[in-house]
Amino acid sequence: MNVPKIPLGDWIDVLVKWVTVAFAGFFTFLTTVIESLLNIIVDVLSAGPSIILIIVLTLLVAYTSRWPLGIFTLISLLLVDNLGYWDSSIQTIAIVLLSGLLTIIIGIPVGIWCAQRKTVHRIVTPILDFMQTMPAFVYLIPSILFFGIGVVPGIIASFIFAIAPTIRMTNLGIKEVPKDLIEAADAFGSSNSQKLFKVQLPIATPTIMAGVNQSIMLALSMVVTASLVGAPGLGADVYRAVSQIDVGRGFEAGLSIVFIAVILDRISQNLRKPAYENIVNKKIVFSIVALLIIVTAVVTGITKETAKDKDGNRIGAQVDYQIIGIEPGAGIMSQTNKAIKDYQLKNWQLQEGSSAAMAAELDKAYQNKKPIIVTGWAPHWMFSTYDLKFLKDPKESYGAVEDIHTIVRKGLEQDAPGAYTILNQFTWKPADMEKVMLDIKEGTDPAEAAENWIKANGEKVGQWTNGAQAGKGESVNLVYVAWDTEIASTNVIGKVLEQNGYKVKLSQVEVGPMFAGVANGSVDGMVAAWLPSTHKEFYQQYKNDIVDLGPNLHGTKNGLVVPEYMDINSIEDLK
Ligand code: PBE
Repeated sequence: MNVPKIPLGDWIDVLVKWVTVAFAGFFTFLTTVIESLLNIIVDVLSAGPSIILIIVLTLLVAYTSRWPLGIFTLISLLLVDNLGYWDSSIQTIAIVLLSGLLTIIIGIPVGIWCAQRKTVHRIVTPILDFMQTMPAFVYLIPSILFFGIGVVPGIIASFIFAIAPTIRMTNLGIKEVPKDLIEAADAFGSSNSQKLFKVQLPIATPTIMAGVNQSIMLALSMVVTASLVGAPGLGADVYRAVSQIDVGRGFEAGLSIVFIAVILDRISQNLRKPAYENIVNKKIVFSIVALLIIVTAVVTGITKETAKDKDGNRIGAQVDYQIIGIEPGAGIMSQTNKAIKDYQLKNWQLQEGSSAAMAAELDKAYQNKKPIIVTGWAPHWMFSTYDLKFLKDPKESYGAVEDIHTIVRKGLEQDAPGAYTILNQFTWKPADMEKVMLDIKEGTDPAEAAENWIKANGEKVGQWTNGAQAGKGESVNLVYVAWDTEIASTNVIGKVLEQNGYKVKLSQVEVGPMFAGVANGSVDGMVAAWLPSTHKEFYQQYKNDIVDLGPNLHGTKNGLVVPEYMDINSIEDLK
């Protein structure tokens, strides 16, 4: 039977596009609110030297959960500070606290409503099931479109992922209040709200708090995912370590997450019945903490305002001193950090994320003629889609024009001589690559775009396959990173190998694993090594364990890219 595919994905695309435009004002408002709240939390947490917060947290944990745990907190936080993850930890704690706060503000009322109305409960339950089982990654996609990249889409995605337990447990807690108590309350003629606040909620509190505790833990489990769209903190450290295969740093950052999890878990679990409640009254302790927070918030707020007045840099202020970056492991990211140092761009920050998120952000800014600075490279479809320019780089932080090399594993020449020959003879021009990229950008499936290009360029492809033995179905596994350039090249060469009798598998990975995979022979090769400068470090590290087949393309360029309508021309103008 030939039933056409239901265009579910297309419908969602259209819906999301419509929502993006229709609610643009609302999203901007929400972004501003969430960002300001987060800034306040971060400012308060990082107001004094780290030791002050460490002591406050130690005392708080000791008070709620006994002194051994207090000692654990002290030692673990000192260790986190010593290892150099303090600032990241503050970011992470702030993100988790804010997501937690949002789940409480929204989750508890919804939970109460569910407990009171059967219909609401019936509608909300399947929605919660859906929210919890849909892979959290999926929320990131519309979140980027609605809220741009940065911390806000991360917080929203964490919030959606984490809110369910608070709603469910609030509902459960209230429903579990013994019937006779309700009857008694009714008998005394109490109103609904009296019943709720004087009977149901107090009795349900332990259950509700258990839900809140779970929500906080779920939010914490989202930090690495959130870093994919640019949320800073320990999650970003872990993600960076993965993409550079830095086991040591990954472990350190992971350990810091574990410590913070334990601390947040114990505080939120025992908040209601602190261990030393009989020694110091709970109300006194919490009032002191609240006062401390308010005073710090006000003081830091005032100092920040005065600092802002002195801001003379127009461009910097316009783009919030942010450069929109891509995957943390990419060479262009270290080059940009170098540029920030070379040109002494104090205050400027390089936002980590992904190539796709960067492109989405650029598109959004461009449509609205807003200023934006991104890390960009050529060849790239964005130069034919938008009017863009590279900022001049007189200090050459981004190196000169480069080549892209093909690199294969040792032993491929013996195991699959035909594939080796084709990979060795593969070379094309930036214009070729750009054509494939543009086709993909316009919605063609990458494999199909590759096929289209191959069909139109038989002569060129003939030179690559010239003299190559046909394969007998041997498998060839190519790795690549999801940069637009490499999606194009890898699909093209993959198709050519396939057409010559090989069973080709393309695996998308991060930069570090791409090099490591070829070096340890677990994959056969890649066509994505930007040399001599962009991937210098990876090349140096693995050069003895790989076979470098030389350039497959000449004439690439990395740098900072801005829309033509922006009134700057050189990286020096950012100062
Ligand atoms: N790029 C595209 C990569 C290499 C290919 C410039 C984003 C990088 O910076 O590592």
